[in-house]
Amino acid sequence: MKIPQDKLVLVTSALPYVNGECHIGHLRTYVPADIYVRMLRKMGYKVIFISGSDTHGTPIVLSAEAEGVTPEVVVERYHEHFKRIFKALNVNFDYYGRTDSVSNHKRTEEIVENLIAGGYVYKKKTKQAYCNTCGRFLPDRYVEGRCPYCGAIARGDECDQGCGKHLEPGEIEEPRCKICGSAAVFKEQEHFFFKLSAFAEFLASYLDTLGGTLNARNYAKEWVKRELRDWCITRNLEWGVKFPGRDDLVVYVWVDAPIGYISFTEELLRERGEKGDAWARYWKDNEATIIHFIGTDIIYHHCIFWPAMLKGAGYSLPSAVIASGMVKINGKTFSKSRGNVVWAAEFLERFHPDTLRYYIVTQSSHTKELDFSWDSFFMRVNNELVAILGNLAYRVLTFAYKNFGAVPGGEIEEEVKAAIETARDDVIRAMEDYEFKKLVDAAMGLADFGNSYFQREEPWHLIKGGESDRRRCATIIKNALQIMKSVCILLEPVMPEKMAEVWYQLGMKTDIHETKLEELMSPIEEGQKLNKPKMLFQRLN
Ligand code: B3M
Ligand code: ZN
Repeated sequence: MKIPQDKLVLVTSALPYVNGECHIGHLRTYVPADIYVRMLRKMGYKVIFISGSDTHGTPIVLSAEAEGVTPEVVVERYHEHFKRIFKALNVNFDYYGRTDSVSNHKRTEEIVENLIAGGYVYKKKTKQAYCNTCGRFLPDRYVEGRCPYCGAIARGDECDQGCGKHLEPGEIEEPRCKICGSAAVFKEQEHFFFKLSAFAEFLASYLDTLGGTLNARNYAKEWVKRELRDWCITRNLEWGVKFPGRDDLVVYVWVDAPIGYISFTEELLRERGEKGDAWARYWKDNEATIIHFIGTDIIYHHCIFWPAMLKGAGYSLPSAVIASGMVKINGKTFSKSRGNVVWAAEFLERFHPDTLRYYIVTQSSHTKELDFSWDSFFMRVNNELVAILGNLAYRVLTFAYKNFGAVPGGEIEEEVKAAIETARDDVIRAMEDYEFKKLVDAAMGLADFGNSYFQREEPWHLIKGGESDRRRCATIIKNALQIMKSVCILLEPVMPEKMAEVWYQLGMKTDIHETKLEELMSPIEEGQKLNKPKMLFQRLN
């Protein structure tokens, strides 16, 4: 998707449940989103980038109950944890909120009231899982059983280990209470429903125009073609946003969680001192391109529930949904309970954050499954970051520093200009296709070109020659430094810290993070003092 240059851009990253530590599975969505935002800014777009903690729902309440603490305690701990990890990884949200904020409560109430006023919400008696032993209703993750669609073991509201479908209360078969393990029964109770079925036609045409990755759009379209069932939007829980007028019910977490995208926009703009209704430019007046980064397991929620809710409540619609494939570890499904997991904090204790950012986008294309293994991580670092990128930077900069000390004079050669332009065009195309691996390939291709150029021209012979040889040597070094500068700009979104190091070694005075793609073609300044080169990456054994 090409984003209109004059529009504001809002990029969001799915909100993690803050009921446990951040693992590499989470990062599959946040890192590419951050890369995307950094590159959009380099392309000249005005972007805001938001996310936040999903603090409600049974994932939180269950964890709190297991620990014997209140949900607030769990939320507080992991909210801070996630913020720390994002900072360490240089995932730079403009705003990282939490869904239990006052403004999110208010915005959720307002939207639900709008839906009620629009006639999209009704009351109905429905079957809910109930545990006779515990004497309580069992919403969502409080109940486990079999998926009625594929037969896999499933949670109350999703078939998380099988077909991935969203399950409505009452749908799960052979329900068991997650707390005491006894068989649950179904009891009738009155709940509130959102008339999702009324949006079938709207969704069918909306999805035709939705940008983003095809996996998201196609999956959602399949659902709309079949029957869209109304959606139970209340739960018997204490923790959450109260359903308007009902003290005994909260809204389903999938109502207030995406509304967080709106409230965080409000909170950010308020923090920036903008007018009270500035957020409406993004969410009411269609002035912005709204782009959601999510994982494939929550396509249904973002491409069906969410646009229907927005439409029904009179809000602007997202322009694109970009869904990353799931992460496996050594070919096996990710599982905390089986210990098949890679924790972000442990990773970051051992390795540089940029190597992880690089790995996440290069190991597989964004929509495909990513199979993590230490072998493949080591291989990418050694064969690509050390052998291609680090090698180019170190060779070129050491030679230049030793023999010239500053950027020498000379013209940028046509073949070098052409190589830079090709890399730039490929990067922009990759952005439009959400192909972050291709984006890196294009930049690394330029580094490859740089290595062969340097090798072919043999400046180490020329430097020992006569006047004209030495002039030729200067031109080659100037060109090699220009390539280095360009690689740096193109890879900054992927490896912000490492590229800032190269930028410094090149003697650049500007801020690499603020540098636009336009800078690619302007020649590196003659006479600019170089700084002492340092190896960029260490080989991993
Ligand atoms: N909290 C996390 C998940 O299901 C969920 C995302 C909310 S995004 C609005 O992966
Ligand atoms: Zn299933």
